[in-house]
Amino acid sequence: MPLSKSKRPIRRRTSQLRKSDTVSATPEDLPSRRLHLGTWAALLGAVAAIAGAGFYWHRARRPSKTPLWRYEVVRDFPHDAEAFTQGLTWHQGYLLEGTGKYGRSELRRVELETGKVLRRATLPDEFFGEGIAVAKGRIYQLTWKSGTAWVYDLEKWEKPTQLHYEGQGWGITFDGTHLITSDGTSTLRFRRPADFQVVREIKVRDGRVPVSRLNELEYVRGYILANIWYRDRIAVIDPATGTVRAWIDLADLNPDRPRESVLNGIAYDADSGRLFVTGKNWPRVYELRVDFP
Ligand SMILES: [Ca+2]
Repeated sequence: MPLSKSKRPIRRRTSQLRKSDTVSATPEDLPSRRLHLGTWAALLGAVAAIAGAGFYWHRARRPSKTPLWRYEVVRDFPHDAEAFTQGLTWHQGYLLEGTGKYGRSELRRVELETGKVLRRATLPDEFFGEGIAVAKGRIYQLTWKSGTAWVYDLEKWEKPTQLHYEGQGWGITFDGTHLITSDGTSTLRFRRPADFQVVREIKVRDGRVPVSRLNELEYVRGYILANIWYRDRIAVIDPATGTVRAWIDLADLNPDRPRESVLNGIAYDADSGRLFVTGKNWPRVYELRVDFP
């Protein structure tokens, strides 16, 4: 049969190949042998990488035992959908907002009820604005990769000064004593407002799992609230230990948002207990009620 005829030569070639490979490797054989070993090494490496990734995925995705706090939307307000929101805080009846992007980064004072920008200061084009915080009569605005914080007098926004820091700038808030900054990792740093020197740092963990991509921050009733880049979730963090005490899942607030338009703004009016959130290019600011213990 044509089929059996075609099989025989193939078996013979296979046995010849094995013999030459194990008994006498000629110089011509060595490259293919190295390739053979290299292929196995690559395969083993790939298997190890997949196993490692699987282990990490399992750790990161296993069900968290940390409580999920409920929230209620009390009201919502207009928000400039052109604002690439990177920082949000509340001061004396107004929202203060920091926006990002090169050439479009601003500090703004915003009227809550209308979303109207009442005042603005523009960063130079080479600075990408990030988080903002108010401390000791000044407004601090981080920048992403410039290692520069712009510092404004709270009343007079003209002629801001600069402070400098290592690494990236993401979020910032004030606990009454120190400024607290994030840089996109799981580390939060406590800094002296006068010179931005780091006095201590914490690693944020949910159980034993580090929580990275900490972004915009707000100090609320003894906790640090941090939204997580691309997760539309807020971690409620114990400032002493870095332990996540609770999560607030806000994925339902703006479910049809474009991919880049993530949750990225938390502000707290301590006088009235109102918590506000918004996101990059979100058309609304939401006032939430969360029952803090
Ligand atoms: Ca904030």
